[in-house]
Amino acid sequence: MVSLRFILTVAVFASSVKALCGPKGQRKAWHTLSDNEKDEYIQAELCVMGLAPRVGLPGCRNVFDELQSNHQLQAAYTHFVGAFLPYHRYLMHAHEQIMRTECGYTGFQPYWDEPLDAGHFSSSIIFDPVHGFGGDGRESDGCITDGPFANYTNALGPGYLITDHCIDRNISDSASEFSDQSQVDKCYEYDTWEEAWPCIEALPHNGGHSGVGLEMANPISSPGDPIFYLHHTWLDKVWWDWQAKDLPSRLKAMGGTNVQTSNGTFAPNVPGYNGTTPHDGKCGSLDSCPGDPGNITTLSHVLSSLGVVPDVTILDVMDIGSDYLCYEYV
Ligand SMILES: [Cu+2]
Repeated sequence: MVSLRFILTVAVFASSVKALCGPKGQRKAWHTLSDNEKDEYIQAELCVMGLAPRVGLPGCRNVFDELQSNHQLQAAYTHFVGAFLPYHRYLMHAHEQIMRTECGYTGFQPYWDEPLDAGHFSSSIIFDPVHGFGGDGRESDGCITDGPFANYTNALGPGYLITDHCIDRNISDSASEFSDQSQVDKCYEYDTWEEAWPCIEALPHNGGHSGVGLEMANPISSPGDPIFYLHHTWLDKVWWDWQAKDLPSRLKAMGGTNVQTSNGTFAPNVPGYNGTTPHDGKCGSLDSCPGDPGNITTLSHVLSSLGVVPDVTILDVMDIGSDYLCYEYV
């Protein structure tokens, strides 16, 4: 006779296979990947660009567009707010999981170790035309002309627009100085979340976006350049490295406001947002977001990708080694 204990053991094992974090995903720096690993990542991104859309978000022709769209539609309450880094951690994970489960990618989301290239982005190996993302935009219109994404037609952007256009760049070595380790170190000097997160958003975050330029420099539509995912995964590592300086207390360090406010009035300061531009409305009232009725961002705040992957809470993404995320930076 099969004992009850055996049945319970099997049941617990089955649920642990599904839910518990086993060996952690290894997120590596792009420059440490072999050419084969780089090629596999790029092939997986091209695959995401070919996956049929599943949610019906405006203008989207594939899943890459849908990830860009949910950043576009939620830009006004995922930047310059407490949820900035949690939302982008969730978005990076969604991108990584789609690559792995739907495109057969066997690696994990790599990051761009930007301090290595700060001040000289234009000579970074990340812009390699064969084993990289292609180079700078051309003089006439900024369109990239080489690399695996040169022929990709973006469906969304710039900003809130829905227009067909190329992926464009205007690399600036001077703007890329914000990605220097000295800038990151300034942020590590802050002990509170309310000081550290705005520093990360203002300095290293700015370095990658404005150092690459054009689409990447657009605060609404920047996920239209695939390099976005390597930039924000590096920022995620910056956040994690800050958290890891004081564990476990920084697994609970959250705060800031839910929406961008000015004198208590909903006043998005994302360029291009004028109160009537497309917006999914989730956090559109004065100061509340789903799961978070006050104007202070808490761990119960709901993060949404508008149906591309299931919603989670900020608590679910505070620890990169949690059952939900289950990765580490190496
Ligand atoms: Cu963003």
